[in-house]
Amino acid sequence: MEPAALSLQQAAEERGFTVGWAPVDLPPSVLNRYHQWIVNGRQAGMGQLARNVEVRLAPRTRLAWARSVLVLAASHAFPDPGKPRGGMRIGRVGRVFWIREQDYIQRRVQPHLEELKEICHHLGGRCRDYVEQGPLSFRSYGELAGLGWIGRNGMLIHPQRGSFFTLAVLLTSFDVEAAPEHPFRCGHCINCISQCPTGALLEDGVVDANRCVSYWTTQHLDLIPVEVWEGMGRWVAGCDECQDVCPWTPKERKFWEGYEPDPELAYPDLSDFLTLSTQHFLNKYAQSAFERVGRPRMARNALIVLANTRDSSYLPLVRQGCVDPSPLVRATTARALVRIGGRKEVERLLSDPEPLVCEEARQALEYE
Ligand code: B12
Ligand code: SF4
Ligand code: SF4
Repeated sequence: MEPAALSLQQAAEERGFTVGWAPVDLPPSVLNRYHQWIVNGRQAGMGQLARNVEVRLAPRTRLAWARSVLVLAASHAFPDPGKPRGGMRIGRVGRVFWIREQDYIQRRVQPHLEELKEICHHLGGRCRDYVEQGPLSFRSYGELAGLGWIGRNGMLIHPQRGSFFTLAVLLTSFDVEAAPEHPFRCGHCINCISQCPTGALLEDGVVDANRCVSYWTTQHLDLIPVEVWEGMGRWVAGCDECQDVCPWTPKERKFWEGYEPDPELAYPDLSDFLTLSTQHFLNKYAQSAFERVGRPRMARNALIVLANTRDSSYLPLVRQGCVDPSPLVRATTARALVRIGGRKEVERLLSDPEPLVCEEARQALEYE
C-alpha cells in the first residue's frame, strides 16, 4: 500500500473507527446482485435506489480521480439505557436509532471526516466522503475491504464486532490492493431467516424491502398494509430481530467515544406520538430518526403496536387517533380500534371528511 494511504488509515484508526480499504471498482458479481435486486422490485417504495444506478455503482463515472475507498465503521452496539418511568413504553426501536442521529453525524462523525479529508489533501491525495444513507453500496465496500462478510441477514458482519455498526466511506485517489476475501462464516446457521417476523430474508444476503419491518416503519410514507401489521409486533421504528438472533452479535459495549444512547429514544412513550403538538414533538425528538420519520408516521406505527397487543386497556389512547389532524393517523386508527375492541368508535369515522379514512373504517368494520 502507498505510504500516504497507510498514514490516512492510521489517522482514521486513531479516531476510533474500524477501517479497511477497497478498490473503487465493484466486481461484476456485486453489480449483478444490485441489478437483480432492482429488477425484482425489492426496493419497495425507495425509488431513489433504482435511479442513477450506473453512477451509484460506478462512482468513477462522476469522480474520475477516485481509485480506492476507505471504509469506516463506528459501533452502535450501545448498552441498554433502561426504561424511563411512566408512559406507554411498549414499543421497540432499532439500536441505531437510540441516539440523535443528526447530532451524532454532525458533532461526532463529520468533524472526524473533515479532519481525515484535510489529512488526505496534505498527503497529496483527493477525497470525498459519504455518510449515512449516501448513494454508494457501503456494505459491498465493507466486504471488499475485508471488514467482514455479508451474512444471510444482509448485514456486514465483523468477526469481533458483529453487525451493530454504522458505515461511512471516503473515496480517495490513492492506489490500494484488494484485501483478501473474508470467509463466509454463517455456516449452517439460519437463525435470522427463521426468526424474521415477515419472511423478508429470501436467500443469502438478499432482503426484500417489501416485507422488511424496518422499511415499513421508517421509509414508507402511506398506510401500512394490514398484512404487515402482525409481523411488526412491537417494533415502532426499525427492526433488529435478524441481528439480535445472530450468534456473531457481541455483548453490548460502550459506544465509540462514549456517546450515550437516549432512553427516550430507546423506549419512547407511545402516547407522545398521538398527543403531542407538532412543535412539542419536534422539540422533544429533535435530530432523531423519529423527527425524520415525522409525527404522523410515528403515530401510525404506534397505533399498530398498540393494536398488536389486542389489549382493550389501550382504548383511551387509541381513541385519540380519531381526532388527529392527519388523515393517515385517523385511517390507521380505524383498524387499530377494531383490533382492541373499539368497533363503536369506528362507526363515527365512517363519516370522516377524508375518503381514505371512510374507506379504511368501512374495510375495518367489514373484514376485521
Ligand atoms: C436502503 C437501505 C435500507 C433498506 C433496504 C435494506 C437492504 N438490505 O438493502 C431498509 C430500509 C429495509 C434498511 C433497513 C436496515 N438498515 Co439500511 N440501508 C440502506 C442503504 C441506504 C442502501 C442499501 C442498498 O443500497 N440496498 C440495496 C442492496 C441490493 O445493496 P446493499 O445493501 O449495498 O447490498 C450489497 C451487498 O450485500 C453485496 N453483497 C452481497 N453478498 C456479497 C458477497 C460479497 C463477497 C460481496 C463483495 C458483496 C456482496 O451485494 C449487494 C448489492 O451490490 C444503506 C446505506 C448505503 N448507502 O449503503 C443502509 C445500511 C445498509 N443500513 C444499515 C442498517 C443499520 C439498517 C438496519 C439494521 C436499521 C434498523 N435497525 O432497522 C436495517 C437492517 C435490515 C437488513 N437486514 O438489511 C447499515 C448497515 C450496517 C451493516 N453492518 O451492514 C447501512 C450501511 C447504513 C450505514 N450507513 O451504516 N436499510
Ligand atoms: S430488519 Fe426485521 S423484518 Fe427486516 S429482514 Fe431483519 S428481521 Fe426481517
Ligand atoms: S443469524 Fe446465522 S445465518 Fe443469520 S447472519 Fe447470523 S450467522 Fe448468518
